Amino acid sequence: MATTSSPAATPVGSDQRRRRLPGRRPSASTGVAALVGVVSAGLALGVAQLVAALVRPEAAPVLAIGSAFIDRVPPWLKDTAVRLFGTSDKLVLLGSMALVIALLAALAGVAERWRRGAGLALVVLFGAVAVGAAVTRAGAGPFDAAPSVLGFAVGGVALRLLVERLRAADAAADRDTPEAGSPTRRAVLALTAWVAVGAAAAAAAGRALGSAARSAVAARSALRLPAPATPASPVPAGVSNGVAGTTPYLTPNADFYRIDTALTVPSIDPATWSLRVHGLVEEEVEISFEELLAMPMTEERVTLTCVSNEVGGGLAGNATWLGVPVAGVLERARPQAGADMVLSRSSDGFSASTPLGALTDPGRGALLAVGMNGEPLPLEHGFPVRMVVPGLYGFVSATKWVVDLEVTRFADATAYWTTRGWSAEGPIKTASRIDVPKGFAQVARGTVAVGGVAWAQTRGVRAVEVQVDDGPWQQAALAAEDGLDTWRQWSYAWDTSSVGAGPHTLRVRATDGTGQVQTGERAAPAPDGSTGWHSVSVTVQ
Ligand SMILES: Nc1nc2c(c(=O)[nH]1)N[C@H]1C(S)=C(S)[C@@H](COP(=O)(O)O)O[C@H]1N2
Ligand SMILES: [Mo]
Repeated sequence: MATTSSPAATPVGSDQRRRRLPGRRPSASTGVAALVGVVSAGLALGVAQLVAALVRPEAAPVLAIGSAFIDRVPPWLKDTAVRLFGTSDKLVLLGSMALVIALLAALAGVAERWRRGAGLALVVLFGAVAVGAAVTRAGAGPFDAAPSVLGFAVGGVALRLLVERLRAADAAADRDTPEAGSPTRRAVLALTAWVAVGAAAAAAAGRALGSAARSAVAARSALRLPAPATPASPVPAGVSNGVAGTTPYLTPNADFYRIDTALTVPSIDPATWSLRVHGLVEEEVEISFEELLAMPMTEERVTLTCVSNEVGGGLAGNATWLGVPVAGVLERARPQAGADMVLSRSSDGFSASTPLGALTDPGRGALLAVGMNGEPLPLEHGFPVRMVVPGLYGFVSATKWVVDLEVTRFADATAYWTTRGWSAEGPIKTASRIDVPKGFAQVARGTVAVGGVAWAQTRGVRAVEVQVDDGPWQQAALAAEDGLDTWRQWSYAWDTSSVGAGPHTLRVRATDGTGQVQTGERAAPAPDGSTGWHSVSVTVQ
């Protein structure tokens, strides 16, 4: 840390000025007090991290406050953040938090220097906020308070001691003949530097001990997935449209879009995982991971889509999922008459409301998935178990890190996003996208290959049409259809000789398997998915 070098430059010159102005608080002392505040906060967070590694990683104060913030911000702010920063939104949040924490910590240091106890009062206040955030997290117990309590206690003691020394140093400097043995500011700075080293050491030790993440990673790499009792049919030849630059038919796990409210990816050791099925059921059921793996597995390809996807956006991906049909698990619990919804909950407090019928219909193919494209689920996609329900947006169906299924009624329970203004149900709307050419591309005269994807999960894509400027809609060529629950690629050979050089607009629309043409009416993603035709502007040279 560079913390010792800059403020330490002050003592010699300012000492003389200080003698001429007795009684006035030297500003250099304020700077040191601010630094002491920041370093004490660092110590508090470092100690808290260390304790959290032993108690529960999610109980670390910064994570707890950040997550509490994510769960409580008004939806418009969250939507704006996602729009502005995309999947970096969490990084931006953590960066902003670091800045705010540093400012508040500096304030606490200055306050303590100004009046004994004033800074400590702030420490107690911030500590209380951290404790509140930690103990109200999903799955939290009283021990979740420990990291914040211990961290802030140690940080508060450090703040008090360092500021007292600073006060003594200032008093000594104010006297013309300092008593022997009274501390100098330089000594206070040196001590502060040592506290900073201690803070870094505590944080590093906490990281090293943060074994939950490592045991989940280790368990994942040790996991051998069972072979499916019902394998997916092979991918038909010709699912690709042959247009270079089109999104690949199957999305590699590393490129699969990721949307969730988790500030850190939950790390679940499958040995401790279980799924509880309860609520309006004849029999409560609890299934361990081992039991789940022993059940007959189904493999199927499903295109997942996020309700937040804008027209033409990339929040959709196609994967081969391996899992246990939800229908079989619910059958064991025997839902009661009158139930019409299953609220699935994750270990981190997210929940989704899925129509019971979509889960009990064995033909629908809803899965408790453990595998994604031939591998165990990646941690960030829900390891060890998530739901996948064809035809429903992720926010009402695709619960990652799922641990609980409550059979209930739409009238009696409300899911995470529904309480934030999104709809309770979310069937995926027919959509189509132009991948090639990209917007604002310069294309050479002649025949231009236009290509993209279209999806209408559970209904299938029957036709795709392309429109150039305000011309007639032209049939695009459809690549082979895999299934009704997957997207379908299309292509269109655009003969530019019929149009002049200069800017032109390409537009696309799909017709689903029921014959319904995708609506051109523009709708924003909230509350139940965007609509409208995707268009790109290109320039013919
Ligand atoms: N636990 C949890 N599961 C979740 C979410 C979440 O925030 N938390 N987001 C949902 C949403 S909105 C979508 S679109 C899908 C995205 O899944 P993916 O990240 O694997 O693409 O996960 C769903 N499952
Ligand atoms: Mo989503």
